[in-house]
Amino acid sequence: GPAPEASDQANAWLDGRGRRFGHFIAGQWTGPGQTFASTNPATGEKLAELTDGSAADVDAAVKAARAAFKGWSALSGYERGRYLYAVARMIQKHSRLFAVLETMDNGKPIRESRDADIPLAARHFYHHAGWATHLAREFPGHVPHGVCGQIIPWNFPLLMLAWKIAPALAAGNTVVLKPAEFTSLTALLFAEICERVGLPAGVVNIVTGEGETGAALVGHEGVDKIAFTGSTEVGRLIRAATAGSGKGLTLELGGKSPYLVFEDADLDSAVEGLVDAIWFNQGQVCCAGSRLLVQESIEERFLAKVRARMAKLRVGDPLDKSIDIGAMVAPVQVERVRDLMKKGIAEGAHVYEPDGQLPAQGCFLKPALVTNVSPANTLVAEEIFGPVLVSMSFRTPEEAVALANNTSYGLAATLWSENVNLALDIAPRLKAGVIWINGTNQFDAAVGFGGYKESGFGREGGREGMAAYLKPGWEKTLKAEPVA
Ligand code: TXE
Repeated sequence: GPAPEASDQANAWLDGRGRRFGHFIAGQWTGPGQTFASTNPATGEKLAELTDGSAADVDAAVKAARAAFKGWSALSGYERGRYLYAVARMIQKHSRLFAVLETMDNGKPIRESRDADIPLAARHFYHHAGWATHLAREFPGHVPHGVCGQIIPWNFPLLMLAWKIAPALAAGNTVVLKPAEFTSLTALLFAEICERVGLPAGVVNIVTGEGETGAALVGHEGVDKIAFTGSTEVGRLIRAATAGSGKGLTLELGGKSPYLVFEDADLDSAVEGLVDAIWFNQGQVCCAGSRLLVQESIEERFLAKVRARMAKLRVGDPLDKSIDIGAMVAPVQVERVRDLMKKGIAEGAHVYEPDGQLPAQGCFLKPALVTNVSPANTLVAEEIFGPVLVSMSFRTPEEAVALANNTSYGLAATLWSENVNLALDIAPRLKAGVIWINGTNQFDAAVGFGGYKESGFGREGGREGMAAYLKPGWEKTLKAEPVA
């Protein structure tokens, strides 16, 4: 069962802050203004009151970031790297608090926040601390953009913050970040860490709020580059809003990633991979392997294994270490998934869900396997962003490639086969930014992540991710490192 004290530390931190938060601007906490509630989706309990950032708040944050830019970008990469190392170490030092807070705020299993979200966030700062010292040599004739406006989603709150802030700071930019309205708490704890490591005031500014706050940031004249992760719909709005403005832009949007299983695959490993691909974080993952494509000759056998595995998945209290599937982030997302399911079923889909009761309250959904669908079925065509796997079959590798690419998205793809020639023939023909073979959900700060088509453009992580935070220029901002 759940450790009853698991949430004590997080509650103590929230109580210490009076559970009412302002923004973090110019190294100071503003008083709370007009607020909205942030709740724990597993219990419905209100965790905190967050300030709904106004245009004036955004303006103050952008001005603070602008004022800090000159000094920050004039530091040597070595000096900036030292701050990033200090941030990374602080995330590790407080990893338990971060993990519990993330799980209470988002609903994800504590095992995932503890073993994936928080360590990967620290890793991103370590990685980019290293980059800071290499920029003058690796990107000669490049300078930072200036002030970066960063808008992130609720599915990996601290990790998405790290993906945005670490490279921006390494390159010498300053930032205004708006976390998602459902999950701002770890961003606010992160602001405390910036204070503790003595990061110069204004280098990182956190403004909480909803879509309108994000739109104010996108539209602000003082912002030089926008980085957004979220829905394709909002991505389109942002692209239109920034067109012709001269602002840099990267978009990381939705997905409907194929998960191909060929007849010679190691089926048991492919099933375990599938659990990770679609039920990690309740399926609220942009690169979720949500479209299973399985070769016809093994379809029945493979689906029987999948159903048997689904029956063993435990859904419930995300603070319980033995839980596989926690709570969806908010009631609105539960409704969204249910509506899509209704539509898909009306169009002919069959749905398997394991027996067993869900917790009486909270945003819980059972894992679902959807079969008997054509490519036009809503559940096949649309991103569901929930614990719902759709399955279709193919006869030949040619058909597999055609089905896999039959989507308006292009973020990730996974394929399983013991035949290395087949795998290496298929992989480059899949139109996706990230391809995994005989494995899935492997993330590394050193590797660029991003998509094609309606999944957006630009890469985060690796050399390409670093390049996105620089532009050609000759202002003397990237100082050469002293030769050791
Ligand atoms: O996303 P939004 P929502 C998909 C997923 C999900 C659906 C809806 O399918 O079910 O989107 O989620 C901010 N200008 N993904 O509505 O609105 C918002 O405050 C500027 C996939 O929650 O895109 C939040 O900080 N910003 C995705 C962020 O955008 C605006 C992750 C994302 O929220 C804005 C999330 C505006 N006009 C959802 N409107 C992924 N790729 O991982 C909202 N925001």
